[in-house]
Amino acid sequence: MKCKISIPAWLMFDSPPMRFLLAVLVSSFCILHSSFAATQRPNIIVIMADDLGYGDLGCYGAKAVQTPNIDRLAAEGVRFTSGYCSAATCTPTRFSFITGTYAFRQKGTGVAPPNGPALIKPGTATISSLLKQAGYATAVIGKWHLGLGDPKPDWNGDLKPGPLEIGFDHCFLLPTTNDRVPQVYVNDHRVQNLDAKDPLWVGDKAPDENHPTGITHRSTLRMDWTHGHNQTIHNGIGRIGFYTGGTAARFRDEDLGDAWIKESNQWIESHKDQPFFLFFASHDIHVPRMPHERFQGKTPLGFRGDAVVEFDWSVGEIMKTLDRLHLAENTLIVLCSDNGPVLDDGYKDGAVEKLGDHKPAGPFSGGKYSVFEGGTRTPFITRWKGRVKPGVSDEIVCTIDLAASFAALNGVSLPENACRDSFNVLPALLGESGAKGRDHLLQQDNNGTNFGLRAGDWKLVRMKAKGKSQAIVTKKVTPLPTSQHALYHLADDPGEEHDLSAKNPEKTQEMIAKLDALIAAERSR
Ligand code: NG6
Ligand code: CA
Repeated sequence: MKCKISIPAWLMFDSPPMRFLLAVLVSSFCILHSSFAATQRPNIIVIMADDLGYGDLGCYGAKAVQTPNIDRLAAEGVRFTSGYCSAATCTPTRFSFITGTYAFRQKGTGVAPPNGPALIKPGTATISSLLKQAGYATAVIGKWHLGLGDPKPDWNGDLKPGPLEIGFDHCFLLPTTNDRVPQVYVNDHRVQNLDAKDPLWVGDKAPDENHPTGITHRSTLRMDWTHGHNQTIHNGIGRIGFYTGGTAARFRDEDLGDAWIKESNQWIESHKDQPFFLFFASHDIHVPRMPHERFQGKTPLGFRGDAVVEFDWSVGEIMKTLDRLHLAENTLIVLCSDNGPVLDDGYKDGAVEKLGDHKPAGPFSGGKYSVFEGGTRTPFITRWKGRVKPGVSDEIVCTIDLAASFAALNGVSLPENACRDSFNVLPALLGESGAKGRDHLLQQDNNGTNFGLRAGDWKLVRMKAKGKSQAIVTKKVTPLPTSQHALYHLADDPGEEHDLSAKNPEKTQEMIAKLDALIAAERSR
C-alpha cells in the first residue's frame, strides 16, 4: 500500500511564508555569526619600543624608573619572561616582524642608512597585508627604518614604495631613526609641511665645505657625541648623514612622543567602528634621547630613564583612548621592543654615569648588537581585556610570530612562501593554559654575522670571529666565548657566563647542526 503524504502549500520551499521564514533564519544566523566573529576579531595594536631592555620596566623589576601604565597593562594581561625580538638591532627586527621571515635570509637588511631603499618589496605578504585581507584598517605610526623608495627615497616627491605599498592604509613616520637625517615626518607618501621653495636634500657627503657639522661646530652642541653622530646638526644635536633644506618640515626631538600620540588617537577614533591594526612604533628610547621637557629629570637615570617615562606615558595615552572609546575589551595589545638595551650609543647623555644599580638587560648578558640574551630577550606583554587571563608566562614567543598568529586569529591562511619563519603561537600569546610557545628560536645580530640559537633551556652562541665583536653595551661585562661556539644552560645560567660546550660535546654538536640547518633552509615554518 502506498502512503501518500501531502505537504500543505504554505510549507513548500518557494512559498512566500516559507521564504520569509528562511530569510529570518539566515539573517539571524548572519547576525549571530558576525557578532561571534567580531569578538574573535579584535583590533590589534602592536606597541614597539626602540632599544628598551628586559630590565627597564617596573613590571620587569626596575626600581629607578616608574612605569605605572605598562605595569597596569602587564597586570591586566600576560607578561612573558621569554619574549623576544628576532634581531639585536632595529631594521632586521622590524623586517622580520612585518614579513614573518628571518632578516638574515635577505641581504642588506642591517641598520638602514638615511637614503636606503624600501627593503620589503611590494607584493610581499606582510602582517599588514594579511590583516588588510581580513578586513582590517591598517596603519603604522612612528619609526619606520625599513627604507623608502626604489632605488632611493625621493624626498621632494612621492616616497614610494613604502608602507602603503605593503599593506598599510596609512602611515605617519619618522623615516629612519632620530639620529639619522632627515628630522622630518612622512605622512603617507609625502614629507609633511615641505615647502617646495625649500627642497630637502639628503646625502652621505657634506654638500659644501662650509656645511656646519658636529665636528666643525662641536662647541655649539647641546648634547655632545661620543662616536659617530657628528655630521649635520639639527636642534643643537649632531646626526648621522647630511641634509639641507626642508626647514619648515623639521621636527623638534622633544615633540616626537606627542606627535605619535596625537596621530594615533585620531586614527583609532576614526576607525573605531571596524577592526583595525595599528603598529605604534615609538622612537623612545633610542638616541638622541631628548624626551619632552615635561619628562626631563623625572628619573635619576638621566635622559635614558626619562625617555622610558615618556614611553610609558605614550602607552598610557593609548590605553586611555581605548577606554574612552570602550574598545579595551575588543583590542589585543602587544607590547615589545626592537632590540635590547644600550647605554652609550653615541651621545654623552649621562646614561653611563647615572646608571647606579639599574640593570637595563635584567639578569641577562649583552644588549643591543649582541646575540647573548640581552640583545633580543626583551619586554613582551599581551593584553586583551576579558579574553586574556592575566598572568606570567615562560613560553618562548617572538615578534616574528605575530604575522602567523594574527593570521590564525582571523582564519587567514598564509601563502605557501610567505612568513617563512613565523609560527602560530596564538594560544600562548593569549595565555591559554597548557599552550606552548616555540620550541626553538634563532637570534641574529645586525647583519646575521653572529647567531644565537635557543632550544628549550639550551642556548648556543656562534661568533663569526673568536672572542671579538661583542661591544660592552651595558655595564655588565659579558665574558666572551673563547671559541667560535659556546653552549649555555639558560635555566641555570641566564647570564650566559659558563660555557658548557667542552663538557657537553654531543649537545653542542646537535645544536650546531640545528643552527646550520636553520640557516641553510629557506624557511623554518
Ligand atoms: C649605529 C649607530 C647607533 C644607532 C644604530 C641603529 C653610530 C656610531 N652608531 O650605527 O647610534 O643609530 O646604528 O640603531 O653611528 S637601531 O636601533 O635603529 O638599530
Ligand atoms: Ca632599536
